[in-house]
Amino acid sequence: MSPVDRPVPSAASSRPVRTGPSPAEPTHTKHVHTEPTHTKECSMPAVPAASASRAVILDTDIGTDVDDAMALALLLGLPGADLLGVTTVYGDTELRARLARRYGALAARDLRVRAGAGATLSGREVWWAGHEGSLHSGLEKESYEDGSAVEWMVRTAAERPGQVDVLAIGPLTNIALALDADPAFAENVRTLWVMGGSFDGAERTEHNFRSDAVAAARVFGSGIRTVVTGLEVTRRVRVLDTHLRELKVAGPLGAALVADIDQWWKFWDEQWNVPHDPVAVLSLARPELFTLSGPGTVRIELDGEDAGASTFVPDTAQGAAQDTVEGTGGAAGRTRLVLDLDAEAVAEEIVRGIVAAGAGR
Ligand SMILES: [Ca+2]
Repeated sequence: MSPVDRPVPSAASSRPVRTGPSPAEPTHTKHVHTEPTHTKECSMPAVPAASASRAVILDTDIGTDVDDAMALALLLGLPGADLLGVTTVYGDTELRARLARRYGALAARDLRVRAGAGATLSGREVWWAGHEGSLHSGLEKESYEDGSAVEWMVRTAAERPGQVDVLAIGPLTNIALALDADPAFAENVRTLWVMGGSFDGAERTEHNFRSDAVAAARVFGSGIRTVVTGLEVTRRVRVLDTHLRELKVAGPLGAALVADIDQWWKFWDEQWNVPHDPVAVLSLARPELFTLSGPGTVRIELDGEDAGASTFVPDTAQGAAQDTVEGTGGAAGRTRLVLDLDAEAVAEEIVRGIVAAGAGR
């Protein structure tokens, strides 16, 4: 059975949805909607253009799927990214914080890390693979900052209004709590970059949104400027053995990462994985490799077996609000979807960035 044919788990105890085309599957060309897509040349005022250096906060559930560690390593190797700090979310966030610190140390970086919310706002049970951090000895010696991750995120954005990007590559619990703590957070953040959702109907739900549908709905209802990279985009990119051969020689960082990737492959009994989170990192850092939709609204299903299911509602040509449903994405026009990407170039950039981080650049 190919990965895409696997039944979608619905119980909280089941595995996250494994996504990705089989090697023989043709490249996806399906778009999310029929609205003409913005070209890279279009002016998109809601999303600031890339600049030489971007101040970034990474909010991550590092430790379960290996792609969070890859995303962190990639961020450390991108010359235009100034990583202000890392906040962890979902489940044992203290373990995740220690793991983020360890990955920073492997890249010779002294990262600011704070542990965030472990429990979901939806009350959904946390899915825990069991291998989180297992290949990293002495993690208990890794220290991170005391204090609230959410408070730090809110304060950091408030100190530099309009200058800080937030990359959210786990369930959106911390981001929702930040919006609750300070309504100005939505305006203070330059752009929120999210890996999450499934927008082409191929998957009913995606892990990050499904894991905390209440948080996702709150975030998309807040009006915060957001760019979302969904499964239909990320699964077009694959990490293969050829990539691992390059990463393996990228210093202690590369060696540790390859070990974690290998563990993840064994977990799924596969010889590849999808770098969901690194793709979202590059949507921020290498916008020329991506095509975004026009502005619209993401709606989140809150109840039933489809809790966390996501729908994108594009604005009309006149820019009128299309969604007024309270609590499920009421603030229209502030979200853009990634519609297309240069998959080969993205895969190369992911490897190149991680290799650079491993070399201390
Ligand atoms: Ca993640």
